[in-house]
Order: sequence, then C-alpha cells, then structure tokens
Amino acid sequence: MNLREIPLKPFAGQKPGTSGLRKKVTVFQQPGYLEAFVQSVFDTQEALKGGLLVLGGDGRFFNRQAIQIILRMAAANGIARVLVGRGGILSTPAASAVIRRHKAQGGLILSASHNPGGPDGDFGIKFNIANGGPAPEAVTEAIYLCSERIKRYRILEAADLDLDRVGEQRLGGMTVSVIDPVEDYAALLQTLFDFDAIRALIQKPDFRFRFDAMHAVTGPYARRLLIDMLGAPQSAVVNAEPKEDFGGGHPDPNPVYADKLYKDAVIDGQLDFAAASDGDGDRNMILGKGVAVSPSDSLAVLAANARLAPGYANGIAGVARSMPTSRAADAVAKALGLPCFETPTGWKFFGNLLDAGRITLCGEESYGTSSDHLREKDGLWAVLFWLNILAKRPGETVLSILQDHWRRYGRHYYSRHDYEAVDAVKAKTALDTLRVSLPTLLGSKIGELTITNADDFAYRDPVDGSESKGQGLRVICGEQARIIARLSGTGTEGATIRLYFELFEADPARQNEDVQAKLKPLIDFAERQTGIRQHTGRAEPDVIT
Ligand code: G16
Repeated sequence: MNLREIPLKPFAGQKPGTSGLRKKVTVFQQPGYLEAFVQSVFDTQEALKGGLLVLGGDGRFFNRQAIQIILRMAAANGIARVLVGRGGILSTPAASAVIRRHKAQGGLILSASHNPGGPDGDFGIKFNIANGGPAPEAVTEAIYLCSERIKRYRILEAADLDLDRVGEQRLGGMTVSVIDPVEDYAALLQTLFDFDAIRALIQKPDFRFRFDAMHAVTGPYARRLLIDMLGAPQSAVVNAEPKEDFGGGHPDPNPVYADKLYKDAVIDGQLDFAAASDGDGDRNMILGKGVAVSPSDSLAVLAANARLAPGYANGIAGVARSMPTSRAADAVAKALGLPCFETPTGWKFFGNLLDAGRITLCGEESYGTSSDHLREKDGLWAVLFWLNILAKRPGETVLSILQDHWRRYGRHYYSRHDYEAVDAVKAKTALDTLRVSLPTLLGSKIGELTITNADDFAYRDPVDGSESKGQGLRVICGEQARIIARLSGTGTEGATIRLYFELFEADPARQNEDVQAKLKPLIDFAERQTGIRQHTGRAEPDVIT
C-alpha cells in the first residue's frame, strides 16, 4: 500500500457554520474538496496522531464514499485506530456517546442534519472533540484557516474496506474497528430512564404511540430501544429504514415536514404520544393528542420533571438555552433556584457549561434538547424522557402536563418564522434595516408592550471567557415579550432569515389561545421593522414552527 501526497489548491469557503461544514453534495464531490477539509482537521488536531478517531454518519448519499476516503486519509495521517459504525452509520448523539465511552481523541460526523439528501441534496462534515461535543469556535476557526492555505493531502492507496461486518481490519498501520452503531448509545440511555415503567406504559392497550424516523438514521436506534428493549409493537416505529435520500423527504421533524404524524396526532387526535427525529438523530419533535409541544416548552417541562427520571433523580445542576429559545426554562430554573444560562445558537456553546458541571440540561428552539450524558442534542433521549414522565404521571396526557406546567410557571407563547433560500444580499438588507433602527426603538411601544432593550446579542463564555459577537438582533419588552431576528448558519442555498417571537402569559384563563393570533402584534412589528416583504419579495414565511 502506497502512501501518497496529492497536491491541492485551497477551496474558498470551507468555514464551518452553526454545525460543521454543510454544502451541496455536488460541492463535496469536487475532486479534493472533502479531502482538503479532512486534511485540515488532521493537520490542526495533533492529538489524533497515534490516537483514536470515531467515524460515522447519517447514511445520506455520499456517506459511504466519504467514509472510505476518510479511512484511507486517517491511515496516511498516523491515526492509530478508527471506530466506525457498521454500514458507516452513527447518529450524531451515538457518535458523541462512542467518543466519550471509548475515550477517543475526536470524531468526524458526516451529516447535513435535517437538510434534504440525495445527489442534489446536502452533505456535511463536522469535527467533534474528545468530550464528544462539536468543536468550539477556536478549533473550527483553526481548521478553516488551515483549509485556506492547504497545499496537499495524504492518502493511502488501498481498496475499500468492508464496512458491513462488525470486527477489526487493518488499513496500513491503522486498525479499523467496525462497531454496532447502536450498542453504546442504547446502554447509556438505559442508565438514565426507568425502562420498566416506560415498558408498562407502552404496552398498555389504550396507549397509542408512534415514532417517525423519517427514513433517516434513527430507524435502527428506535427499533432497538422502543421495540426490542421496551416492547413497542413493530407498527409503532415508522419510516425506520434509513435511505440515502430520506425517501425524497425533508428529514426535519416539524409540523411541516412531519405532516402526516402531525395530522394524525394533533389534528385528528389519533395518537396519545408521537415523536419524530431528524436526519442525524439529534432533533426531536414531541406531539400529544391534540397538541404539539413547542421545543422551548419541552426543555422547560423536562427541567421541571427531571427528578422523575432515575438519571436525574438527585436533581439538576442548572439549565441552558440558546438565546432565541423562549424563556420558559428560565421560569423553571428561577422557581427551582437553579442557574440558567443563555448562549448563542449552536450546540457547541453548551459544551463548556456541561464540562464544568454548571448545567445538566440544555436545549434549543430548533427541536434540540439533551443533557450531560453526552455532548450533542439527542432526539431519542428526549422521546424516552417524555415517555418516562408520562409513565410516572399516571392518568395524565401530554396536554394536561403542559397545561399544568403553564399554570405553575406561566406560558411563553412561541413561534419561529423562516424565510428560506432568500437571496443573500436581500436577506442581509432586511436584517440591516432592523439593525440600524435598534437604537431608536428603546421606550417605544408594540401595542401595550414597551421596548426595554434592543441590541445585537454578544456572548461571553462564563467558563473560558471567549467572546462571540453578532449572534442575533433582539427586541426585548422586559419579561413580557421578545422578537429575535438572525440568519441561519446551517442553510446551503442563499440565506435563511429566522424571526422568533415570544410572549409571556401568566393568566391561566388566557393560556389556551391560538399561538399565531396571540403573537400577531409582534409578528407585524418585526415584518414592518425589517421590511422583509419589500426586501425579499416574499409574501409569507416558508416554514412556521
Ligand atoms: C444545528 C445546530 C443547532 C442550531 C440549529 C439551527 O442543528 O446544532 O445548535 O440550533 O442548527 O441553527 P441555525 O438557526 O443557524 O440554522 P442541526 O440539527 O442542524 O445540527
């Protein structure tokens, strides 16, 4: 086997976004493109030399080819051993669990998460550090700078390995261990939840339950956990066969893309509990009969009920949420006397707080929740947590648990409006229009509400002091309401504008109103202040969650 150094010219724009490098498959298929990024990881991450690397992805188109290339490059770059999921599969939370359990020096996760797949879809790659979490900005910046001046990559000339058989193989001087992608992860979740109680709930004849894997990576994980370990009927896990193009769907668990599940549970009331996960298994959507749980509320409910799960029976250290996530979790933290942190969008910002033991639970409005059991958001973890709560609150439903929560802590009405694939210049103009008006907004009114703060969110990490500026425009009306505007860092086409709305309602008599109607004054204000319709030519958002 020959070790080759192939000359390379740098590719522009290999800058990781909110969550790794995400581009069209066709971009990744350019000769040397994937290699340039991977070599930049190997060149900057010294600890990987002679170390252990975890490798896997969500199974989307190009996953298998990319894994073979990365394995040959790892062998040529002196990595001692690679753990790779069978079939090249590892969900994002499972990859995090494997990195931590096997004390790897890092991992490469191949996924564009909830973005569509297939030859015309998206692909992505993300480097996770030894704590199992996404690389922090200092690391991604170093990788990016390296990619800008890279001149060669190293690769071993060798045939493809058989990735469908669990066991060890040699590749040059490196060992490749193909592992069961589910085992470590399932074993970890078993330590956190009351499986006996959940099993009893799931097996009740009148408990109607469905999990939709959206033809993405969680299929095998959901089957193992929900069917094999918890006794759910086969029919309870649908779309469980991972497909390279996600069956032509958009593997984003929200009411728009998981519309059948949403209709069956929320509109037709045919299910008592329903959930879906995304392309790489880190997101979750929780639904009950007649109700969709807002992800922000989900975090708050999990925090308030944490002691019902064995893994959190001794209480939690604190909670964190991304800035655009509603302040529902803050209300719980305040009532429980716990610290609550507000971070920029992006799971990587929770890593330091989790490592330092300052928080146990964290979550985001973008259908992500998790805890210190690993360093990624975790879709099936959230599903099991909700099932655990339902099992321990007999006679209650998802809706009654939510209503009880709102009565105790108040309700934070919440919605996000997305304008997708907008021309990047026009999107920037809309945000700049709001940005320049921020200083003039203080003290002005939105209906009855008074604006108490208007700024561009900046974050100083309380653990390492690192600073992140320009993290989203905020218009805040005290504890009552907020409007946030920012550009997505995960899209691959033009720009996606996200507008977020939050309104607090303490009065239980007014906690069951239509969300969009309730938020209308805030929505009208944001549309006016950004001039979003004039600037983008869009009459309405593409996705409302
Ligand atoms: C990623 C990040 C999340 C973030 C989400 C949306 O999720 O891991 O932290 O909230 O993107 O980010 P943005 O608003 O910038 O598009 P995922 O599931 O895509 O990895």
